[in-house]
Amino acid sequence: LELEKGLREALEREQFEVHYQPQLDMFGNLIGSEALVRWRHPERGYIPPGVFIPVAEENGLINPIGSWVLRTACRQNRAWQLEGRAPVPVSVNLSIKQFEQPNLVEIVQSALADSGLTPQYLELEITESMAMNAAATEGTLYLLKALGVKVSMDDFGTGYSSLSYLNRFPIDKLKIDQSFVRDLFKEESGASIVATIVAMAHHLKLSVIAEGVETREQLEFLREQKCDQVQGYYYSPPLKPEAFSRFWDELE
Ligand code: G
Ligand code: G
Ligand code: MN
Ligand code: NA
Repeated sequence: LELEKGLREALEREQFEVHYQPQLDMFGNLIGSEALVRWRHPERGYIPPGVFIPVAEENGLINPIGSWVLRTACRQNRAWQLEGRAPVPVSVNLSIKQFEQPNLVEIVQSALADSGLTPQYLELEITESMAMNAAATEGTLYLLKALGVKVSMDDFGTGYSSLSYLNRFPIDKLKIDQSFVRDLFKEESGASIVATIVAMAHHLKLSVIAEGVETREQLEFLREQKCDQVQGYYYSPPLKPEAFSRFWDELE
């Protein structure tokens, strides 16, 4: 209850921040970022999204928070472009509540228009459970795709879902869940699972990014498997915009 009241104030008092985690190709070039919301509570410090997002989903505040994240991420990405940096997409997580908003397409459209960001530089992340459970997944996804934005399947392989959605839904990219990367060399079948997801993505003409890459060994394995992209602590945690800019500068 206290958290709920705090969330309302947080929106009004601008206590949310968006951090950005670099995404790299297998040559180590920066090819995008994932926007991750943080709540900087005046007394309690950073409260992680895993704590407050479920509450915000319960009380409906996820919609205004999510719209704010979307607008902020589009604006930040456009600002990087205006600095003269190579344009790369920013990836934004959607909650099922946002995905089910009847005016989601308009919200996305206005975030793009207000920021001046071209749709191809926005990627929306949905999860398998959202794809399977949302009221009108297919129609919504096609409308979003018609805007020109990209759609990726987050936490791939962990949802309770059937693979048939891969044929039905217009998805551009699979994000291999970090649990598979973590277990790569720990579980007997770890390497087979990751290799199979990468191969399947490519057979389906999807690109594939591995999340939670922390070690050189994991990176090397993913390279051998021809995984397209990686994100994870090996390169960088999520960063504030200024730190992200510095990370980018150091790569170039
Ligand atoms: O680093 P991390 O603690 O940011 O994220 C924890 C979880 O919170 C992840 O599952 C991530 O997808 C989710 N998350 C982070 N930012 C957002 C956001 O802006 N919107 C939604 N819906 N989920 C987010
Ligand atoms: O569910 P989603 O994939 O959106 O969540 C991304 C989450 O993973 C964020 O909480 C982010 O901070 C976290 N994360 C990003 N890179 C790593 C990593 O290399 N290791 C671990 N353990 N977590 C990571
Ligand atoms: Mn994500
Ligand atoms: Na994920």
